[in-house]
Amino acid sequence: MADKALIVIDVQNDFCPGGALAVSGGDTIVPLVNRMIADAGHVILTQDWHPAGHSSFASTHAGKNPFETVAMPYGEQTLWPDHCIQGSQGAAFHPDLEWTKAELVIRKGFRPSIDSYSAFYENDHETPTGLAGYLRERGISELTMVGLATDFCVAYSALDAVREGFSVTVALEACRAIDLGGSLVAMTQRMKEAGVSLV
Ligand code: VGL
Ligand code: ZN
Repeated sequence: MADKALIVIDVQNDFCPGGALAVSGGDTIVPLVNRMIADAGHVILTQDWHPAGHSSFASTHAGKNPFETVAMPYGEQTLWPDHCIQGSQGAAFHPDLEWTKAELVIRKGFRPSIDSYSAFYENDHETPTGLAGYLRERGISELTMVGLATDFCVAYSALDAVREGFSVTVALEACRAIDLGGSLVAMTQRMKEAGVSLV
């Protein structure tokens, strides 16, 4: 029997109001996410987890401001305010998130020179996090994704999951977006085209 998992993406203080890279309404999804966690067979969390001075931080690049882009060896990278620094309060899960049931917490973005939006691959789209192998080894093939942000970490995780052969649903009601330069519309379209079920 195909097993299912709920993947809760980056519900961390820095992506909630008051945080370094606050997503509008990011905290409002927590009660719904908690209900979904309670109902889920298996729960996996992701945690954005950057070292200080990470290459995705605008502050690391002289003369660059947050939300500008820079050319990296692996392609164009959006620059962000310093966020989710390993061990900081900003990197911690939202205090109301019921995370104790999680069977795995997968951390991403810990390599200084490469960012990772997706729970499956770093932004070069070829360095794996190990999540696909973990899920396959456990016989989990159906994934529901929720969390922050819809148009970055959730979307890239969903696209990679489809590419890896998983059946993927994104529960939009339990996600919130950054929406940078039309990214929400663009990534929603890409998810639809890829066969992600958006509900
Ligand atoms: C994210 C930008 C930078 C996300 C993480 O969780 O969507 N976005 N790091
Ligand atoms: Zn990040």
